[in-house]
Amino acid sequence: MSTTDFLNTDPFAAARAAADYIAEETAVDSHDVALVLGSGWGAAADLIGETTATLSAEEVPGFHAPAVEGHVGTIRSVLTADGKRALVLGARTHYYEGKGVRAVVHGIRAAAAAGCTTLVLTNGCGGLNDNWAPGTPVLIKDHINLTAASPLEGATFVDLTDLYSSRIRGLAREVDPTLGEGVYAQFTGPHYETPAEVQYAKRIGADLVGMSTALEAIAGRHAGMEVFGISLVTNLAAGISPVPLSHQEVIEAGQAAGPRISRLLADIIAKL
Ligand code: 8IG
Repeated sequence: MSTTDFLNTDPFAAARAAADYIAEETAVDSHDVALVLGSGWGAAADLIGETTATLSAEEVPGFHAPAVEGHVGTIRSVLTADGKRALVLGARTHYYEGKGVRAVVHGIRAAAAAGCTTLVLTNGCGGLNDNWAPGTPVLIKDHINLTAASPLEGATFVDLTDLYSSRIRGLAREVDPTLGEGVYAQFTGPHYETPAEVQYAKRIGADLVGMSTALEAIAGRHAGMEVFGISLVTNLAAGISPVPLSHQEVIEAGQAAGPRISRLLADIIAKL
């Protein structure tokens, strides 16, 4: 049976198998913090500490190679200055890849099975607030899941009040008091929104629009992890800015903001 079949038979057993593989190959019995790197955040792991092992995503049970240019397909074990073990997932599976929600949250469940008690989710997204220029990092305070999907199956009634830890958001603001916060709406993608959809998102309370994070956060909470989310506004959402969106713009905004957000993320992780 292939690992993909295994994922579709028993996602939690697949996560356990991935965690066992990670522990074996990284020679780290238990990790503390999981970090998912989204668009623009690829370099952020380098400042967090010393990389002690690098695995390629496709070798780990149940993982897939990333589908997007600008995303890094590795899983790294990083040792921080104060001795924490971070598991850095550079390879997110997006819902729009059509591999199913189990595949989307497999890395989250694997990280939890590998011992992680904190989950740090990063992404690149569109901003609805024109005070947030491309390159602005924003704390996620809550989300709106517009995918019409859930990573949970059956009668699994998980409370999502304070899903995005107010404790860790407070630590982040100690690092950078200028950080704003907003509500992230997860659309399915892979197309960007129409201007009308962006206005709809705004009216229902969203500040940020993207194609990830919400489903992962739910799986993280379900697995018992403390969840922190931070977005990099890489573009103004459709219709907010007069210019059309381009994936190239997204990559360039990420590259320009890279050093600042890398430092920010490393400083937040040091405070956990
Ligand atoms: I980077 O404007 C990035 N990801 N849905 N909308 C959505 N996802 C995004 C956007 C955006 N920018």
